[in-house]
Amino acid sequence: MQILRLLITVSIFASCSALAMDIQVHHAHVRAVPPTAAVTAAFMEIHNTGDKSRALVSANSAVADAVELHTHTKVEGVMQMRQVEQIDLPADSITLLQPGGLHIMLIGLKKPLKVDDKVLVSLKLDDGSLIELNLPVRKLEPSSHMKGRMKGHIKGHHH
Ligand SMILES: [Cu+2]
Repeated sequence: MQILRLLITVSIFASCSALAMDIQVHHAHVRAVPPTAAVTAAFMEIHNTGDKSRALVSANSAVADAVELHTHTKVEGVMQMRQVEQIDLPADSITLLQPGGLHIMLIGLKKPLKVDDKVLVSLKLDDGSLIELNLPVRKLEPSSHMKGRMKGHIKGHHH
């Protein structure tokens, strides 16, 4: 585990010089759920400020048995979650991971997550680079996205 951690850290430093200017994560958080809940989701804004399209191909976290990339689609009039192969990050755009849309699903929580706990999540991009995030656990509020915007870039930035 120590070695894995070291490798992740090293690759982040490597990606910071090459990539960090292009991919930035803002307003990232994990949704607080009741202690009995086995699943939750992570939401964020991913800014690709570069001129190359990228994709988020996987995510990982030690707090859950499995981490999947999900979206919502309407099936016979009902919104359902569906796993996706990757989340595209088009050049020069902001991709929103938000309730009712794209999100990172944490499945099989190994311990309850309390509000203000920090959850390490690493994102893997299509070029192999990793972005490690330390996400706060937050209660979901209807206007959380706008509030997050007002508060600026506080938590979850990968620096
Ligand atoms: Cu989901």
